[in-house]
Amino acid sequence: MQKTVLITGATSGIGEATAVKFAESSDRLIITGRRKERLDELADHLRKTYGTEVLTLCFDVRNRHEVEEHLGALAEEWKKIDILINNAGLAVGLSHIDEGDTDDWDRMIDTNVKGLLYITRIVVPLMVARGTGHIFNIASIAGKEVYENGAVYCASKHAVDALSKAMRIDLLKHGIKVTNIAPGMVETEFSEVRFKGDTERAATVYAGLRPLTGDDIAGVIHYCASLPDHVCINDVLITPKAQANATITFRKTGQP
Ligand code: NDP
Ligand code: 8X3
Repeated sequence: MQKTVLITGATSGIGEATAVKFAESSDRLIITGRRKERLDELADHLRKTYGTEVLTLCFDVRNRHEVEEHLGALAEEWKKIDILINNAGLAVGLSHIDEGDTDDWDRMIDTNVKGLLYITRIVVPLMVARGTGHIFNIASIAGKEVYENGAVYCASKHAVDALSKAMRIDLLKHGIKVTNIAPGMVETEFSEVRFKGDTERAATVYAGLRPLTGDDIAGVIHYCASLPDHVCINDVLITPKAQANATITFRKTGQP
């Protein structure tokens, strides 16, 4: 059955790959992000390649008024959202807690936690009214473990992990499923953003091993979404074969 899927942060990486995956199965898509050109390009591609019905919404998830303006004013035919994928997020900087940049901290907490909450607050009542829905929160292995220099990003993803568990309790009686997705290393624009455009440094993150791709994560999300209605995958921790946990990897160079 055709579903309506809302994906935040669909202009690159996991979100973009997930949009393609659902388009392949003929679903309707609402895709969001701040980069309008990228959104429009993706929408064109999906329409031309798969005949997808797509709505693009360009806004910053950190801005509550923008979120309300765009999602609070959905046309009737777009209000029946079956699947919400809370994906928009980022890490900015890597530093010890005594040296961190507080602007970086604001960006991570405002995007990963508050942005996810603003979206959820508008979309979930629409699901509650229909007594059905499936929410995917893209958390991280950083929501299961902590690592040196990653305190605030890890804290923000631990918050997402907690929200997934709490949403599942609150929404149980409304027939809404909540799946927490916790990836390890996925090669996207993530590290470029974390290192503020330093592509050389970003490349070192994945050197000597084969990381996951956005498509790998999209496949897992699509699988979880395609299970029978009574089956809910609660939580998925996914790493590349070469990654044992948040800090231990096996690289061809033999270095951790
Ligand atoms: P990308 O940088 O490739 O994609 C991030 C997406 O989030 C972009 O589409 C970006 O769109 C959007 N986004 C960021 N900030 C905002 C904002 N303020 N408002 C609206 N959209 C925003 O990274 P990934 O695909 O890797 O990241 C997706 C999610 O996966 C994130 O939540 C990340 O924390 C998580 N994750 C990533 C892992 C990895 O190793 N890559 C591992 C575990 C989790 P735009 O810039 O156009 O607004
Ligand atoms: C992204 C993965 O290990 O850099 O969430 O935190 S990690």
